[in-house]
Amino acid sequence: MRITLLAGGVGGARFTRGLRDHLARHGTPDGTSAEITVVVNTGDDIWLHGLRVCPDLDTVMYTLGGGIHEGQGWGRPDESRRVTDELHAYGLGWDWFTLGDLDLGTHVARTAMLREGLPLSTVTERLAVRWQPGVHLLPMSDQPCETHVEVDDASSPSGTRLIHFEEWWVRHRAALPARRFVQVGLDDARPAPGVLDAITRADLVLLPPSNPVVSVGTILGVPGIREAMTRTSASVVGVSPILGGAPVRGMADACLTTIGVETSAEAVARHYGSRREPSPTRSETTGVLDGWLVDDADASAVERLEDIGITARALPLLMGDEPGADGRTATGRMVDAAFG
Ligand code: GDP
Ligand code: FO1
Ligand code: CA
Repeated sequence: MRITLLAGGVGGARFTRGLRDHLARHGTPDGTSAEITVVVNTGDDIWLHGLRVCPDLDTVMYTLGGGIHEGQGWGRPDESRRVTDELHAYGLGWDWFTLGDLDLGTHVARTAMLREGLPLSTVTERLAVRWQPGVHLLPMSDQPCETHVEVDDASSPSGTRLIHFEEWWVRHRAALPARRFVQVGLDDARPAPGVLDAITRADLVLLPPSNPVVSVGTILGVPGIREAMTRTSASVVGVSPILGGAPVRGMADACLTTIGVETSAEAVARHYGSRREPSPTRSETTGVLDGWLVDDADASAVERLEDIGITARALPLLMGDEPGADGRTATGRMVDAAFG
């Protein structure tokens, strides 16, 4: 059974790990082995000290490979900062963005392979040989497309300036009003090899609880990917990252506000749109959802979503690794609900 996910970093990684482990323990509904492909956002990618850093790819790879700092959600455990401290001694680097020594090893390895001329998808496959994530890891695209954020700047003639997404998110904790997100290079990007097939030939496509704007939204913006989502014969089911009107972690609310979407499970589902019913504001069907899982706290949205052609279901959506009395984890129950 082929299952494909479109994922960002922490939420996408934890959900995919829960899915992989649940299927290993309880099997797939049709009894075949699970072939899981994760298409990962690369909009957060950034060049630092001449090295290519891919935060979401690394978060997924480390999480599935048993090398993630669990408390932090990103980076490696037992890190040191000797290289960063040396760079600071030369007046280089930023004090708001930490690159640990072990993590730097990944960026050096990645950059070395990129400089040999290998595409990011091949480089990612090679890095994953070490981590054995048990899933196929695909960057959304081999072409660089970095998310930048337009913020106010009184000293600039235009009154605004663009900063890299990581600067907005990590340095400013998304507190600077974001006028818009600009995905530099997205229009010229192509889906990485295997991405469109993974979507169109899947039995189930999942949108894990990832940031709907700067993770899933960026992936859907790669020319060809949204179209593949609308025409796949697989059902497409999403898990809300918004519970009771707020993100579980991170500042997805700030991203939603920027694109004019309310921070609620229902509004995010409406934003993704139904695959069955065309949006009243668009001529063609561009919606990507058949199903949407909301938290019990948002159960009142279920009926309204059904009215617009999205099969919704309410259940506890907080991910945890501990199995309950039925031997299933919370994520495992979400997976069962997504199978329908
Ligand atoms: P990032 O790249 O690290 O920002 O990670 P993602 O793009 O995958 O987005 C993380 C999203 O996952 C955030 O909006 C959180 O609200 C959401 N999230 C984190 N933990 C949970 C959880 O336990 N349950 C649900 N439903 N969402 C979660
Ligand atoms: N997040 C932080 O909040 N602070 C950091 O210093 C930081 C460093 C970092 C280094 C490598 C990496 O792969 C991820 C890192 N992150 C850091 C997490 C991350 O970049 C963001 O949380 C996401 O990109 C936002 O989705
Ligand atoms: Ca991210």
